[in-house]
Amino acid sequence: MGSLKSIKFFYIIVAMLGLPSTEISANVYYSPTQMFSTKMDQLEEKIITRFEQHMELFEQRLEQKLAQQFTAMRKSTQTKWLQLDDKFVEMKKTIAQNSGAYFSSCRLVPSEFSNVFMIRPAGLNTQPFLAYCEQDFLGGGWIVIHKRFDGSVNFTRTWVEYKDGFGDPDGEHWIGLDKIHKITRSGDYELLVVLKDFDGNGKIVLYEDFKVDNERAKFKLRLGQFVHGNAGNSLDFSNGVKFSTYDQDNDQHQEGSCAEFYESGWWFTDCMNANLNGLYQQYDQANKTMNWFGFRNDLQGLKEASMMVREKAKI
Ligand SMILES: [Ca+2]
Repeated sequence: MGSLKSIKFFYIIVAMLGLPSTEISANVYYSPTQMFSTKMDQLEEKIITRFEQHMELFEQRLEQKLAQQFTAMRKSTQTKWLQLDDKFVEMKKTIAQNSGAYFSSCRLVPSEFSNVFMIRPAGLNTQPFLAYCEQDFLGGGWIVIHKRFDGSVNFTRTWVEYKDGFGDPDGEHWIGLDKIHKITRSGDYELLVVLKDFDGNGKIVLYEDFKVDNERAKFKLRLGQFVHGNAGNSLDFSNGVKFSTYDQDNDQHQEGSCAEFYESGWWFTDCMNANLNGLYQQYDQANKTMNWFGFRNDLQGLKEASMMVREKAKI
């Protein structure tokens, strides 16, 4: 009876485990306990293998996720640092401009780097204003009164705009005739003109004296001697001449307005040998370009131009 029972139990276990019948008919004896433990071992091995596979996959996914998060974190940290750096530069600039440190000219600015500073030329009724101090040419200390290099600022402007100034001292701009007058009446100033054509050739012109009268005198230009430079003495043609804009013709051209024709504001006679406020383009049939005749004896448009003034050293 006992053996019958155990055979029955054996079949029940076999049915449970789903062993193939061939194993049973094989001529090898397995005790039910052996069979069971073998199956358990296989099952355990399977579970462990599957578990290990799962763990491996999980680890891979975790690593991927962490790498992604790390990259994102690094990026955001980098961005934060860059933003902080920008803020720091801005703060330094603001402090330099608003610490009550006004300078009567760029010559007195205690920085060897070109930057925007608060300038208040000596004299009555002069409010401080922002100006770009150029420190890279001929010993530095220059107040930039005019600058163009990419055509981003429109120079076809009214009398009032030329009087008050336009653009940004940090970029393309015209500082304004009122300010030019106040700067140049506060001392003896020299003028440096820096030019570059579309081929990358650079030339300069230096004048020993530069003054602009007040608005009553229509911002008349008083130019001294041409000192040196390789772009020719083309501004001399405008010496002693009033300023004109398209809405105020003070030129010496009887039949019309040079400023209107050249779409510019300048010290026009009848009409000019140089016009640094002309249209920003290399070629124009009517020579409406930003030009300087002596650069290469034509009125082809230039790529870059700037006019800067410096208080002369007192001897
Ligand atoms: Ca006229």
